[in-house]
Amino acid sequence: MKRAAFAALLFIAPLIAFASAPTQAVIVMTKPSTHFAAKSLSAMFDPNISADERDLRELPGIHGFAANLTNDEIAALKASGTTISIEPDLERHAFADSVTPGQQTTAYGVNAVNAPAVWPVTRGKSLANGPAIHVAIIDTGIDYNYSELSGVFKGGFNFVARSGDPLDDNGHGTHVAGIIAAANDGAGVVGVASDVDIYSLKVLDTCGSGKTTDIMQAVQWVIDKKKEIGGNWIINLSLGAQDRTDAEEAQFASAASAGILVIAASGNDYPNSTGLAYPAGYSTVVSVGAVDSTNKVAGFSQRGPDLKLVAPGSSVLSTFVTPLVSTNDGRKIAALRADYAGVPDPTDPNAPLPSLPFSACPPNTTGISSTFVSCGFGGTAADFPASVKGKIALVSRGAGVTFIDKAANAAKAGAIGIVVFNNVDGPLNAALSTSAKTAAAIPATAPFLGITQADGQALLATPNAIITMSNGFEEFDLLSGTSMASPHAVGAAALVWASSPNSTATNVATALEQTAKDLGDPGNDATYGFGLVNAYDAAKMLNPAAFGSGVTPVVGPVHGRMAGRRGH
Ligand SMILES: [Ca+2]
Repeated sequence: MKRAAFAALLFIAPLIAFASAPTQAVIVMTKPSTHFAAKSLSAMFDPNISADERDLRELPGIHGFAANLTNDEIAALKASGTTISIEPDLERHAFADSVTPGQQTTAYGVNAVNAPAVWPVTRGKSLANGPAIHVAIIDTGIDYNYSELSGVFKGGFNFVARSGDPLDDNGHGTHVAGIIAAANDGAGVVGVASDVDIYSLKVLDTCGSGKTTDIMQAVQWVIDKKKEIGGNWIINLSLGAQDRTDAEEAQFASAASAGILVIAASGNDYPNSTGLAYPAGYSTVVSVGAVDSTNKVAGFSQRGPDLKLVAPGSSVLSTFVTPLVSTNDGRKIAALRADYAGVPDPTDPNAPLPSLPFSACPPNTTGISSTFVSCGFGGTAADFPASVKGKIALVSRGAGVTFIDKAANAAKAGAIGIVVFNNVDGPLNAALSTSAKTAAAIPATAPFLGITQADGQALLATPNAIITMSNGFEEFDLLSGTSMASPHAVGAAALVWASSPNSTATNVATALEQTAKDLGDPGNDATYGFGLVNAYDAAKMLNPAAFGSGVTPVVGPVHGRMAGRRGH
């Protein structure tokens, strides 16, 4: 939950259903003798629930129907004497991808955009020594140390820290990068276009938020870099918000004028938001919505008449990186950051913590290294020995002390960081819950990472260990969002452009649109745009000679087992 709740600018799908009406998906079987037709009972249903939300489908084979019904409606149906059964519409998961040691997984999305059919011709290196394909990922950065990405990483810039180091301290940008270009190295996953050059432009902070001006500067960086080194440039934007500005629109128009292909996620706020998010909504940007492994639109995927394409964005397997606590004796301990959150609902303490109504991100947890001092539960000044000044406080969860109080107490005691270990099994997925009304009103907190109880107790047993709080625990993760759809389209565009390197950005975008697999209503529609990206058909359209023989489109099956969105 933590990551989703704070993904204000990241298009990872929230796990919470957004429908406010309390309906549940049910399957209703009716008595054959009643010759039931679903619509005939519609008078029993609440007219305030839209047809979309109702999602009523007749099931003539069982004399029944499926629909989203309220408890009152279910009670009314039962009382009507016309039904045999009313049962929940059980969730059936697609068999999602997973990683097997010693093998390389081609995730469903890579197959769905028909990338493997292009690979015999190119994986992103331009044919006939044409202009090189460069992909700029404007995001939270990239973990360029990750073996799946280190080979394609060519540089970039960090607009958050104003430095030349765009290392990912969130994980989102690394996931996006893996979808585009994870290495074809026989292990882990493989990207849609594993031979393209990747540039990382970090504009989103560790919490996944950033400023429009930084995004605009990143776009300008790409324009300038193209002037400097040439080549065919594609920008991926798995970010955005619901508001537009003239200035940002003009910046993207200047990128288009410079011949750069800009592709952006359509946004995850359907149905709360109508139309596309921005920058996807600008006319010079190719917008991409999300479908699942059955090519059905993802429920969160923003849509509108200007949507151009869809690509896989549900339960997408790719590279991910999380915080890390390492020790000078060689331990690498997976850790979790804590974001700020609102206070719990007093009537429902188990409900997810609400997001803050303003933007605030706790102190960065990377690059902090020292010996540690055990500080009990971190609840009082007495818990913090004077020796913790300038060092990392190691603190147990519990004793009724909130995480933010522990972190604030550590800061007051002069600690440079706080590592909190769980008091039950499992990872510590903490939030720093505050009632502050502005970012400035939040008390100072020491940089905070959470670890498991076992890892905390092991640290306590080695009191002289030097520990380092950083980011770089490498793993593979399933994420959902239009954030994951856009990079599938970008990878496909890279394959198409590499196959036909003298084409223009407009040629590539047009080929992707004209060859997309039509989904939903026939022709271009507001839910699927032109349809599902098809790298092979688009590449063949621009350079049929390159695909003259022996290569046929393949759309592979989906293998593996549902692994859940996050392991914590
Ligand atoms: Ca790989």
